[in-house]
Amino acid sequence: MPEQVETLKKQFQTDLAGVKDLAALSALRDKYMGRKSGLVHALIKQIGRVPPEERRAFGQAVNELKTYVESSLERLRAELEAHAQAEQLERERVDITLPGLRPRFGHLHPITRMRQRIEDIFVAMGYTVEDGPEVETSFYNFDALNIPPGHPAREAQDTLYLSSDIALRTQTSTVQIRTMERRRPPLRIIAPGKVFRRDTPDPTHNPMFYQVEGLTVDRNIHMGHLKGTLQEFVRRMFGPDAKTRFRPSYFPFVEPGAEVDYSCFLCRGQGCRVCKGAGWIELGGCGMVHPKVLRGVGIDPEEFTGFAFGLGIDRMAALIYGIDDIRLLYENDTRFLEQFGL
Ligand code: 2U9
Repeated sequence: MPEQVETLKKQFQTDLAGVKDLAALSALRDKYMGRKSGLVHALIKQIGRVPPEERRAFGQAVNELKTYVESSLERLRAELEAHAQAEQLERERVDITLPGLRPRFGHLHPITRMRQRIEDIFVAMGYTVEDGPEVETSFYNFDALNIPPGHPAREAQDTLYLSSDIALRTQTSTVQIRTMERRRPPLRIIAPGKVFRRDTPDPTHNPMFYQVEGLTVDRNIHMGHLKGTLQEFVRRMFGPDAKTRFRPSYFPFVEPGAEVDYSCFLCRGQGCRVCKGAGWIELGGCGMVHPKVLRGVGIDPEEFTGFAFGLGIDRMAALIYGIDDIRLLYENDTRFLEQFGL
């Protein structure tokens, strides 16, 4: 083998032995096999300049060197790649025997849980759940409920008006009016949802809160049905020993009207911190639907009578879950809400 070729082969072998990674290999390939300045190519170009009698042997030797360099580079490339892949596999090795990460499950908001419990109780008693708009006209929010113009409940200091005639509903009774306009008695419906009052927030008030109202209209419905229904609701919600009591009260949309209390679920009427010593907790208001309200939606009060009630969902949730500030229910602080996961 001509000396020049022999020298380059040795130089290549030394260089090759020093290659430790694919980047160095690529540089080495350029150094020897590069089209422009590769050392092997320089020898190939030299073939034509060798004296004719030596040319054949020189050319053969250069070709052999070229094949040798190419196959050596290729072999090392395969080795380095296999090595790099093995290293990567080792680095990314997954211990499949490790216990999995427990996914964090969401849960229902305490108000939603309370609303669903209330809905379940009334649905089991034959009620359907109705829904309606939160933005209402004065007609549905006041007139249809026998709240005449000039009544204090209409005042802008209590109601959030969007315009002179449009307001955020202050009670869900609007849904019952809309339902009675669409459907004829017999009716048994509940309307749970958000209501809005122009209140300053404090531990027992929030300008937006949840209530559920109920309405039954049929022939011969009387106060006994109202008392029995709310007594049964309280029994199913607070347990078989829970009692109710009714105190006369006034609401323009019912006559007679009453406020309903239930015996404290903690002390069973003995008096404790939950009921503030009274033994009773206020549940909501109720009464026999005012004849004017029925007539207003085209139901003859001589033929049909009805009872209605309104209960605060937040109040019930606060009592049952031991929450002392209802504003917490609306602040979406997950540190608070996470306590109510199932
Ligand atoms: C129609 C006719 C009458 C629903 C009633 C109350 C009394 C009542 C309050 C309880 C707590 C609202 O959330 S609260 O502040 N509600 O006191 N609600 S009678 O009477 C109706 C409803 C619909 C058509």
